[in-house]
Amino acid sequence: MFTSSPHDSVLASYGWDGSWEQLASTSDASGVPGRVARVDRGRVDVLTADGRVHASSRGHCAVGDWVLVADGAVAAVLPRRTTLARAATSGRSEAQVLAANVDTVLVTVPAESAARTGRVERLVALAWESGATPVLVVTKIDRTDDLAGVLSELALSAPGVEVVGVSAVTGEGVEDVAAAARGTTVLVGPSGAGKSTLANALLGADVLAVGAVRAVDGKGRHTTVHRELLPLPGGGVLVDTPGLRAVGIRDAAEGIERAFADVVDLADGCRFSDCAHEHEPGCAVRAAVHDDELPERRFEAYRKLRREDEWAAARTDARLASERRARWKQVTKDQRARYRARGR
Ligand SMILES: Nc1nc2c(ncn2[C@@H]2O[C@H](COP(=O)(O)OP(=O)(O)O)[C@@H](O)[C@H]2O)c(=O)[nH]1
Ligand SMILES: [Mg+2]
Ligand SMILES: [Zn+2]
Repeated sequence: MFTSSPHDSVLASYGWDGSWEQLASTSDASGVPGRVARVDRGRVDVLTADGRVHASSRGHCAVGDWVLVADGAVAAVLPRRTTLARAATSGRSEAQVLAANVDTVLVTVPAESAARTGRVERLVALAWESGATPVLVVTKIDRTDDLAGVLSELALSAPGVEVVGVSAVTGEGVEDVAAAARGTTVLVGPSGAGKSTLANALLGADVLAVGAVRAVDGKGRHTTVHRELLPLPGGGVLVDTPGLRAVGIRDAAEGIERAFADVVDLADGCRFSDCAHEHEPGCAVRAAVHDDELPERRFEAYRKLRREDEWAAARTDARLASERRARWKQVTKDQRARYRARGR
């Protein structure tokens, strides 16, 4: 149940539609519907038809979630359509949700570091895995003399992904990025890539703080601290994120396959259907690397992500198994205690 007018245009501008309405009306909880714009330990900012409200939450919602708010608290989180998540940093088995219900992921890469595409491939895989559509955004194109070269190099790193170039300084490409930013759009990429600057250009206002680049190493300072969801003037919403230094990948086999569709295609020609492209005879992937049809760097990037994904999965399995063992230990302990009590 929810208590606002069903066809609210304010909510619609945040992405509310008939199927969210359906989910809200069949939810066990009742409350005012809204979209999470910001999450702070135990507290969230929610955009509702009546404006921004603060609500307490028990840490189960992310930026982009649709929630029902009642009595100053999040009463329900509506089931997510998509989840952009990265593997959690050390010691935790759950993933860190970067944003929920994302349609488009703008993967930013500054023109001057476009040659180092490893991070791009990782973020593209993460985006595909989330269920959203990645778009490669080459930023700071005013800093390169060889835009065509940069764009074609990047296109090879992301087959089937739209690539757009943009300069927030000259304004070139901003319209293209705006057109590519469909629905709920998240900006990801390294710190200093120009995400907040681009977000401001898309928003048509200086909403987000932009970091000064240190002259020595050209790296931006970490100015964006929070993920924040902001309505775009042309419809849709934008989420700016802090630079992601380490983006772990886990449970992303599908995303990886999609990000490396060219490698997967080649693998069809391997003699063995379960070829690991290591030392198997008749490996079409290694043959393609040998014949310079597949860049060695890209093959290595593929293997690295695959290994990381499998290693993380194994680690999760081990953690779950040990959690299970701990639970059973408790069960048998309880059981023994009951036997003893009965014997008394
Ligand atoms: N030359 C140039 N500099 C840019 C461009 N976009 C951003 N910058 C600069 O890059 C630095 C980092 O920008 P920022 O938006 O904070 O990056 P973020 O960390 O990805 O959010 C700032 O000094 C910006 O002024 C651009 O298109 N061209
Ligand atoms: Mg920023
Ligand atoms: Zn093979």
